[in-house]
Amino acid sequence: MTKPDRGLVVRSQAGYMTVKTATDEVLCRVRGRLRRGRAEGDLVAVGDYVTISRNADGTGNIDEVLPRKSVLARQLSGVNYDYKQVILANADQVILVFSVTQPNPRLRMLDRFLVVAERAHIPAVIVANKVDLVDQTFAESLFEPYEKIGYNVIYASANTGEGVATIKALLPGKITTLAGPSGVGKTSLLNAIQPGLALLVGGLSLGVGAGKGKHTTQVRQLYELPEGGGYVADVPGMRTLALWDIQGRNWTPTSARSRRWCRIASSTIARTSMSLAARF
Ligand SMILES: Nc1nc2c(ncn2[C@@H]2O[C@H](COP(=O)(O)OP(=O)(O)OP(=O)(O)O)[C@@H](O)[C@H]2O)c(=O)[nH]1
Ligand SMILES: [Mg+2]
Repeated sequence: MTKPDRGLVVRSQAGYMTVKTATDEVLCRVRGRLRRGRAEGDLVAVGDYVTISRNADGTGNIDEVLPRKSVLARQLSGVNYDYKQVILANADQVILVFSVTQPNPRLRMLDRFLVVAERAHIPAVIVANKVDLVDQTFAESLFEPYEKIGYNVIYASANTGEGVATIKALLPGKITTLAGPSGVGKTSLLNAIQPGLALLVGGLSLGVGAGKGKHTTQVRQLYELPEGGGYVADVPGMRTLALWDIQGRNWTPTSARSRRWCRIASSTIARTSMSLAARF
């Protein structure tokens, strides 16, 4: 073994982690002593910065996980276990994609995503896609409440290219994860941002609930953007995180914005959802 090295976990599959170092990618196992506390949750996850030691055969071992800046996790509870599944470590931002129409925006799902992000202290950006299909004033009336409480809302169209450069400008040097319901244009936007990217980030093609209840081996992965650096995360648990994570749990808002959000959300968003429901 040679001296320890640092790297970023860019892929996790069936107990193996691919760690990207300054010079290469190393397939790693997790050291036994790091696995000991496993009942409490995943000790190493995609997005973690780690130290590794290298074996003579080119593989490596993860020795240490460096302190996390943020964690997206969900609690899995069963008869005999209570397990914190880390979906993504160190995400710098979450981009929540909804469409202004076709399908109509599911604002309650957006609200849930926002609460999950707030609770994890991860900045959220909202993308209102398919603005080519409606009046600008209509699009703005849908998402204005979110702008009012301080969220960055990007009005976009994968078809016309509106807003695409603005989304792209958010990505360099960051770990970004996308989420949003099926059919809103996540794949189309990724392709508009960078041709071929959507093909790589395959899991995003699954709609909400598509993987519900399945216990298949999940690959979680970060894709490095060739232009400008940064990573887009393909983490299958994102949608179920919003659907299940906050059910039946208490959440005490900590930041000034999230306190404001809770105050305003119950009135403003409820009104918006009601007026939307009346419209369609
Ligand atoms: N008019 C219009 N149509 C769009 C736009 N973006 C995507 N679409 C269309 O919307 C449909 C769904 O787009 P996708 O990119 O597959 O949506 P998705 O979010 O990846 O959906 P899932 O993979 O099911 O989660 C396709 O028919 C796209 O051509 C847009 O900005 N304007
Ligand atoms: Mg898709």
